[in-house]
Amino acid sequence: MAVKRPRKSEPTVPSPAAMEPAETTPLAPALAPEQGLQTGEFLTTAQGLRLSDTDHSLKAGPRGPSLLEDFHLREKITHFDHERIPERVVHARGAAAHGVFRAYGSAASVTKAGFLAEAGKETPVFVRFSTVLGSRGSADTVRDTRGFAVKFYTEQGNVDLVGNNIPVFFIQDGIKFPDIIHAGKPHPDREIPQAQSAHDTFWDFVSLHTEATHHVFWNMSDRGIPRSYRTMEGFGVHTFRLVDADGGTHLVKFHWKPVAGVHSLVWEEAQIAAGVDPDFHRRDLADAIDAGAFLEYELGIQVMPDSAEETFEGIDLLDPTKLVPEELAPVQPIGLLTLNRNPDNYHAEVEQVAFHTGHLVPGIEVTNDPLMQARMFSYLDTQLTRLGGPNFPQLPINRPHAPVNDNLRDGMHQTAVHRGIAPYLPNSLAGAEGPAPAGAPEGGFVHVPRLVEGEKVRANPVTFDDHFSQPAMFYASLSEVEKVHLIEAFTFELGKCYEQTIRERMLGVLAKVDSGLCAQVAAGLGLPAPAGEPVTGVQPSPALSQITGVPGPIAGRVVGVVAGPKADLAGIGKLRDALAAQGAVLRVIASHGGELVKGLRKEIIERTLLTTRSIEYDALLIADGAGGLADVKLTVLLQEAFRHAKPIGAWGDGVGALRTAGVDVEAPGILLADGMTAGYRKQLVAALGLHRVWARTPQVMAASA
Ligand code: HDD
Repeated sequence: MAVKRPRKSEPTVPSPAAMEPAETTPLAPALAPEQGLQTGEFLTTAQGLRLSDTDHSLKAGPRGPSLLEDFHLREKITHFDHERIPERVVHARGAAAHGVFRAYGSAASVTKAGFLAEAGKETPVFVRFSTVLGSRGSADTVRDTRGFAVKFYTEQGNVDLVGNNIPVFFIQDGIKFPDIIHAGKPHPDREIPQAQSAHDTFWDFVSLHTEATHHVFWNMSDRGIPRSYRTMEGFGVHTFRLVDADGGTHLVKFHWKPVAGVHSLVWEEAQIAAGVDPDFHRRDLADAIDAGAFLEYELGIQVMPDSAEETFEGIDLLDPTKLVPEELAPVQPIGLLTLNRNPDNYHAEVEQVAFHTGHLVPGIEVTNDPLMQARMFSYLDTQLTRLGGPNFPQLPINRPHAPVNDNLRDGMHQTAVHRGIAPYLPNSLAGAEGPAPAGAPEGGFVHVPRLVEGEKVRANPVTFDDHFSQPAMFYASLSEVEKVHLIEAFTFELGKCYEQTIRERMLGVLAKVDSGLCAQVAAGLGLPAPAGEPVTGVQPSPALSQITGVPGPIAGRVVGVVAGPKADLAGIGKLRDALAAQGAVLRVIASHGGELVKGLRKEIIERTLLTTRSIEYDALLIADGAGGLADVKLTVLLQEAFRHAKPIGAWGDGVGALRTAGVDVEAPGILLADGMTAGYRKQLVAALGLHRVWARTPQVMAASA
């Protein structure tokens, strides 16, 4: 090492900084993005300082004022004060799960998007379900549309299918979105009512704005109150344009078909659940996944030929208030979605996930549907406010699994430590990659060239003017029970309006759809039914009814067994095994907590008559050994289940307890047996598979008339 001669002005003893670095001196470490995560043995401040006390603020004596210098108090409270971010302007209430999508390979003929087209290809997904109108803390079971938003983390970048459980929408042009949402949200003066459409401003708007009629019919049907996310259909709503490997294009509608079938709550059940368990749907989702009863949906597509007119069988495919009946274009299954993992942190994942209809990969494009076009702007824009700036794609839940090389830099909440000096193109300094060549198999996104021409206008195609034929088709396709539910829902909601003119105007709309329906709602409201000219020549679409009469899978269903002190624990055990084999759950209900013991057998009591309500069960049974079991809470439990058309049963002396509770044991769907036999278990599983005993409806209606 060369010896340095000190200059006059330099100190004779060199400072450590002035010395030449020893070969072993470590380089300053690069910033690692994972620094600052929750590690270490002791509680610290955000700066990593170990704390000795977090329960007392720093005070001038035990009885004195707190001191401004208490940096720990200030940091703790300041961070807490800023823990919430703005809730979503719509779809604020939601729950989500991780999962995987496996493609069947059947979509290869219509799209080159690998995650949809390649047989066996598995893609991680995150799915968020939501209600639309309510705030973050509102109840799950309100009558509303449900969001069904799916993020696919594909190898080519993220794709979001931001759909709903209803295949049509209230408006044909996104410019009216603020209008429908302002009308549906609580009144701006008192912020009442929360999370529902049963109020004047909603019905004022939809009665004046008849293109909403079709969506409103779906909301008033059983679709507005799903039993669970597991039993809910999903729809992409708009028509998409899929592009195949040869550049051919196809007009397509996406459907999610729940493997467990489509089932709903009944209205009274939904209302009880909103009070007793506002988390009804999100609890069911989380509990089912924890129990290994994963949720499954098939993704299907309706494929229509692409044409200059963009119509199919007279239906304008750009009109989001219209669906294509499955009888005209069958839904072809293209893959299976399985939800199998709960989020670890609600805020980090469910609250911060950001969906956008513009998250696409080659092979999927949007159409000129004017509702879709507005969404292409809104979703990116809203995240800037909600997630505090343009760097939300860096949040772990939003991060693509594909490599990102975007030249986007800086901004609020930048967490990446970008290296290099040339975040621009073209450049000669970084050797950076430019855009991927178009046309290559792994090439960049190229919008399919389509001729766009026309005069600048604020107008819709004339085909958009038909607002009534599809609501009429929907109504005509429902079973009698579903029609009754829909009539009751219209009557309930309009009955909650204060303004008589709004009710009358809405009856005028109903008269244009179906005069029988209009007359029944009018009778319920005590108003004259207006004369209308309802649509004629409507062809029903049987696929629109959710009551099939064919037993479906029972995975996720819950059977409550009421057990007295001498209950047949062996019978309960056999039933539990039979249900568990099909993914269903048995819960023991007794008059007290703890355990039931009989010989070597033991059953844990999961619910007591005090802590449970009928809404928790898809069927209720009373076990043999009920003795003199009688309790007004048991009567309420069974009477509710009876009214809600659920299978009810008893074996052995449980039948007597059913009678004591006032249950008509001759009514449809009351399953009685001497003992817990294999045949009885089979009967019960079949009844559960049908979900409800609709044959009981006339008896229930007669009792409530
Ligand atoms: Fe939307 C959220 C579905 C029309 C603007 N929308 C949002 C979510 C779903 C939908 C499921 C919740 C996503 C999540 O879980 O984070 N929206 C739809 C469907 C529509 C629709 C199926 C019609 C077919 N939406 C629509 C229009 C606009 C928006 C016409 C505006 C022009 N939607 C939004 C939004 C939200 C949103 C303001 C609120 C929070 C968010 O985006 O991230 O941008």
